[in-house]
Amino acid sequence: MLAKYGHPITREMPGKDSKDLFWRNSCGFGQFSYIWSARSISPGPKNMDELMQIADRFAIPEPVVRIAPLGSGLVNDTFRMETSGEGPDYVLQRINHRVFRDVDLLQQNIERITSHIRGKLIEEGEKEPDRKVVRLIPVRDGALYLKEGENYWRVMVLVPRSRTHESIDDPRLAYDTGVAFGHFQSMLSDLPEGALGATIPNFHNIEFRLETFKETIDRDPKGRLAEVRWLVDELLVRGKSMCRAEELHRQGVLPKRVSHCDTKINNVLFDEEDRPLCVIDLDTTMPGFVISDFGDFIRTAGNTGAEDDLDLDRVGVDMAIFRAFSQGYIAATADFLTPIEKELLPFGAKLLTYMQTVRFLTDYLDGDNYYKIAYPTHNRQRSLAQFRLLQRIEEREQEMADFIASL
Ligand code: GN1
Ligand code: MG
Repeated sequence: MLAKYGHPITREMPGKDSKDLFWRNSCGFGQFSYIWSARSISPGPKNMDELMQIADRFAIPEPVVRIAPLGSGLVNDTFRMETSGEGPDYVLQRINHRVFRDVDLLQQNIERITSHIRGKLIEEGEKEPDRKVVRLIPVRDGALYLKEGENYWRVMVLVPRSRTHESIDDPRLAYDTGVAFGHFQSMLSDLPEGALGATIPNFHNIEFRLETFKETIDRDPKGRLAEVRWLVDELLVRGKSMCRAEELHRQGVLPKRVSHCDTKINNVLFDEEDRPLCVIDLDTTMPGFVISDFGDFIRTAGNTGAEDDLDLDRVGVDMAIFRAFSQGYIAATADFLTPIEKELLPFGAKLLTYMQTVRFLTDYLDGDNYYKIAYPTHNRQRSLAQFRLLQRIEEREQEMADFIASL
């Protein structure tokens, strides 16, 4: 199946050093060629030798023979490092330190999360823990990351014989992924309070996102407000109702638990039989609402179109994926999910789609400082496609609620 994310657009932005060929290529993920992101931390390494030198600083037992771009993340820069011999390959990442401002806290969180999960897996009798949980490879001096000039780097084992999906249309995969994310939350549910810091404060706090949105609307720094005013109004009108989870939390009704906070379908690794192996991209795993994790999965895997689809008519909700994911997730979280959390799951799908629309549109109005973009109006297109998805979810809200209530 064709990757749902991305389409062949490689137009170049003014202002980017066109001689910087390696950098441009190194940002080309799949069909995408991300060419510009102001908060991206360029200039990065300009050639393979520089990357090889970075790789060499890490405690990788085998020699690295090849480094190539990997994945479709919108924030960090990710590479696959192939090694010679029998050992596994590795993932090298340049951490976007403008987004993750406390890299020390970020890496300590990940070490905490992965060692906790590894302990649980071993307790459960897991024979191949390295295929089920991310493992950080330290720098040769033992540190969890490398600071080189302005840049921060880290290395992880690339889970052997694994693959990702940018989209799915098989409900069986959705069910299994629901179990995987539920199991992930469940394994972390006994971490002591305060064990994890907030790597991005207020990350999934819609009240905070709306404040930033309104402040950006008032500034309108790029003069883009007029062309998207109708969408801004559509979003503002929904603002109060979207703050329901935060309100319920203040009333002591809705708890915060350790959540992944980036449960895109492409953050799960699958094995050769397409069974989920491992949840990856742990940068934002921190206390949050579990309905966020449920919602972000539906926003990505439950979308019949792409996150940034050019054809808005392709965007819609795949109810078979919704149902299967709900069944898997609810089965795996039965030991901790409260009735109010369960009831709010469809709201989570709406909230995360709304939040993503607000975040993309804020970035567009602000002049594209956060997400990598592949063409000048990319963030606008993303917000249009996410808004269309929001409307489709709203139409199905009752049906979703009835289904969840039946489980
Ligand atoms: C970013 O970089 P990536 O694809 O893992 C973002 C998520 C958004 C997502 C939208 C730290 O994730 O919150 O949902 O883009 N991560 C951060 O596709 O902002
Ligand atoms: Mg991510």
